[in-house]
Parts: sequence; structure tokens; C-alpha cells
Amino acid sequence: TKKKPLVVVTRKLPDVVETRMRELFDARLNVTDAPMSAGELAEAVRTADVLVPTVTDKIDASVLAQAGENLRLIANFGNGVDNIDVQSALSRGITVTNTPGVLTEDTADMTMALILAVARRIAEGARTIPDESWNGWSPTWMLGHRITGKRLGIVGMGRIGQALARRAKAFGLQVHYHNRRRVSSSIEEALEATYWDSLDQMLARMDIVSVNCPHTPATYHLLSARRLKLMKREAILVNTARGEIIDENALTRMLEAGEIGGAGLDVFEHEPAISPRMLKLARQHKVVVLPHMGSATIEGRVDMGEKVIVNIKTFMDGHRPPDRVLPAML
Ligand code: 8YV
Repeated sequence: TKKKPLVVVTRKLPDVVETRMRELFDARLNVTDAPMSAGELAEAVRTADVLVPTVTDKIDASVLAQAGENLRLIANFGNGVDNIDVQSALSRGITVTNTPGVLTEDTADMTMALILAVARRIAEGARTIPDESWNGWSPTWMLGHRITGKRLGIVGMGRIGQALARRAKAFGLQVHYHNRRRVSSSIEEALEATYWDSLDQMLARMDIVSVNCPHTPATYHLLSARRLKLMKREAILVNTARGEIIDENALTRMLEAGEIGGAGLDVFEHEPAISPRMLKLARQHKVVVLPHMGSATIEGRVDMGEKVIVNIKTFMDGHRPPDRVLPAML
């Protein structure tokens, strides 16, 4: 029998996933779930045949420089691969895979939830009961904004952007989008989505803007201070993609100054660190913040694990894994 590949998994995964991994591979699992230190990560890439990192592991060029001969595959437990220096991995002949598709609907749900939370002040209202600050109903108290009929601008019309568009349409939002490439006319028609070639022009006209693109060198601070200023003063910005896509400092300043209607953020530039100014805004209910929960469902995590397993197994059987990350995607 063939020797089982040594698969090092950096974080604790759902039990069913770990059980299956133990059956199939020589799996080195992380029982504590503590993120690996730089030393542990270096040791992992030195010894493993396959590394299964997550968003909390920075697999940069210096980590990859320590990779051993055996390391042939990095099977990311996650869709975004901005935690990995993919170019550097590929140049070393290391294949990289991710887990697309299985977290699309959950992330779109959370995006919609954030839009509603900000527009309808859900988190703020919910606090008043445990805080015992609710003095009873009033016609003019805790008023948010209607979303029906408003314009939603989606930045990045991939799987998640399209899943959000379907939801938004059902909520009566007018769907607009900006993407590197225009999607097919059949998709546009089905979503009743309007394409904007110019991100700047789209931003200036939207009531709600949602970030749904990957974080790559090309999208770092895509929503720069200049672009954020193009948005309407009452506009709402939500981000379930990656913190780095928005200039968080500029957004913070605008929230403090009341130059933007509101924001709902599931991701941050320096997570898990949250700046003191962002914390203050959150306490003042000027922003809704979630701790990177976009894809956090039991079903989603199991599906992600299964995708990782299929990618590893296919690769180990000598075939092309289904979710290879290609340079064109970066
Ligand atoms: C996870 C995600 O929280 O897949 C992604 O890109 O952000 C989330 O699904 C995380 O990345 C898992 O590594």
C-alpha cells in the first residue's frame, strides 16, 4: 500500500472532517485550535506533503522559502487566498487550491443581514432590551431607512456578488454592479442588474454599496479615501470580503464625521485587531461590526472541509484538483 501523505492542518476543523482526514491521510491535526506560531508554520512546511492553512495563517515568501521537498500542495481551508503568496508557491512548483462555491450562499446571507442591520438599526435596537433602556414604543424612535426601492451597488460580481444580487432583487433593491469583466447578458437579465464600467460613477449613485471581490494587489484599498468620498452622504457600505479592500482609516474618519450614512463590516484590515476608533464607533452604534462570520455555518464548514479533502485526494491520485488557484485569478 502507498504511504499516506502527511497532511498538516493548522486549525481545528469540524469533527466529521477530521475523522475523514484521519482515515484518508496521515493527518496532523491541531487539537488546541490555537493559531500556529511562525516557528510551527515553518516546521509544518518543512515536513508536510500537504498543508491545510486558513485565513489566519500567513503563508508568505519567507515561510515558503522554508518549504521542504515534500510540500507539493497547499489546500487552503477557505475561498480567499490572500493569506498565501500564491505566485511564490507556484514558482516553487507547489499547487494551491481553495474552497469556492460552498460558502457563497452563507456569505450572501450575511451580507444581506448586514445591510438590514445597518439600515434598520437591528443591533442597536436589540441592545436596548438587555440594557433596559427601552422606554416603550414611540412613532419617532429608532427609525432606520427603508431598503425597498433603493440602489445597491455590488463591487465584484462573482459567485457571492450574484448570490447577493438574487437576494437583493427579492428585497426590492435595484441591483447595480461593477466588475473587471461584464457578466453575461443572460445573468444580467436574470438579476436585472445594471453594469457600471466606472466604479467611481457607480459609487456616486448608490444608496448601498457592498464589497464582494477578492483581495488581490489590484483590489487593495480599491475603496480608497478618494472613492469613499464619491459616495452619497447617506449611503451605507458593507464588507463581507476582506478588510484590506477598503481604506479603513479613511472610512473610520468619515463615520466619525458623519460623512457616510453607515457601515456594516464583517472583516477588518488588521483582524483580529480592531482599532480603538472603530471600537468607539461600534459602541456609539455608528457602525455594525461582526467578527468575520460571513461563512460561519456548521454546514458551510463541513462543506469546506469536504472540498479540501477532495482537492487533496484528487491531487494525491495524480489528477488535477478541482479547485486549483491559477495566476489569472489573482
Ligand atoms: C473563512 C473566508 O472565514 O473563505 C474565505 O475566504 O473568509 C471564510 O470562509 C476563512 O477564510 C477560512 O480560512
